[in-house]
Amino acid sequence: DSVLAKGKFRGSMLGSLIGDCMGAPYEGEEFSHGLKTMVRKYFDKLDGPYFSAPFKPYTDDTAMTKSVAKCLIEKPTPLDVKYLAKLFVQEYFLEPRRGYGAGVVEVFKKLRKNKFEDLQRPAAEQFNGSGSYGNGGAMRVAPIGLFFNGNYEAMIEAAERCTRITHTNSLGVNGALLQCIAVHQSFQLDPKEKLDVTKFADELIAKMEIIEQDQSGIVDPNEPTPPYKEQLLKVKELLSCDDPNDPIVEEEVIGSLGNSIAALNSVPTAIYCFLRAHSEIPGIETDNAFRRSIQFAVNLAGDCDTIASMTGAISGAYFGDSCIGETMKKHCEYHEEVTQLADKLYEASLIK
Ligand code: 8NA
Ligand code: MG
Ligand code: MG
Repeated sequence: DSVLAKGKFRGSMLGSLIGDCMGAPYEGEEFSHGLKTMVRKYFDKLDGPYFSAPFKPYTDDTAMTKSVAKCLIEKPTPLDVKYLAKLFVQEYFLEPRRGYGAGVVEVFKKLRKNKFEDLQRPAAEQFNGSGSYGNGGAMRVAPIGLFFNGNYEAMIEAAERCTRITHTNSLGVNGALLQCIAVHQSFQLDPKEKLDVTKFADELIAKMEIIEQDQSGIVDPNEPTPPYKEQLLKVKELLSCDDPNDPIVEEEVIGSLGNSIAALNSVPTAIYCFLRAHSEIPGIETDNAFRRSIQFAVNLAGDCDTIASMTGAISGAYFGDSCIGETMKKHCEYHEEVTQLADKLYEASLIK
């Protein structure tokens, strides 16, 4: 049991790194069949024997995930958000060119200027007071979903506080909560048993219903479906109407769920990539469902480093690190450090 759990911590942390590193070269591009072919050739090669090449650098997704893991290891309960904010800012000023969102940099500068005395204001002031709805909260949340196994309420609270350092828009916050819950659900499942993808989605819907209701107050039957529930219903719809003779392809996923920097149009997409990869996908020739999930996410282009990173975090939490190809892993910058971080996070989770 502890071997399985430890492997899942590694799988999720490495999955998050691999998705980031594999997707980063295509971030901001538009989907094309040429891009898909290029991705396929590279992933096919990575499935073979080790070959040396310059590593793929990680980006903001991993930089921030690292800080979240470090904070959980050192100052876990209740999550020391002031310390975490300092780690984010330190990391940013040490290596500013890791592809951070244009808005979030403003928050880092303001936090440094106010000497971390006011943690709320800088994020709340973003975008004329509406707060960021970017996926920056979701892309770094996986360590929280792993760490708080067995304490759902504490997990949700920590995920929300971690997100609010930079993202206060309810779409940014709830996207992070959804990603955290998806990692948590994956972690709890046995990879040897066949995954019921519909049930996985239904459980997410039930949990998001409570979260989205809390904010809107009393439910009125005439109210529109809340945004994340609506996206998750589309995930289910896409999964259920996938016909082997006329399969759902990248364009349909992009058109329906999205591939942008908005949490609403990337977190449900990552969940779909994980669930869809449990069966074969045309154009991706592998028996390895972990690889399939990452490759499909990278194919989507757009904010594909972040989508693949979130997909990898969910997939890895389900399958564990034994499913990760050695060559693919070794081509990612910082993979050894991430493995060590995952082990420390696992140890810390036992004594929290
Ligand atoms: P963020 O908080 O700066 O948000 C990212 C972007 O989303 C902002 O720069 C805005 O353009 C837009 N945005 C967010 N909230 C609002 C709002 N309320 N009103 C109007 N526009 C808004 O950064 P983040 O930490 O959420 O990062 C999200 C993504 O952007 C990540 O993928 C990260 O890597 C980054 N990024 C994306 C690309 C890309 O081309 N896809 C390139 C570089 C960086
Ligand atoms: Mg990135
Ligand atoms: Mg990105």
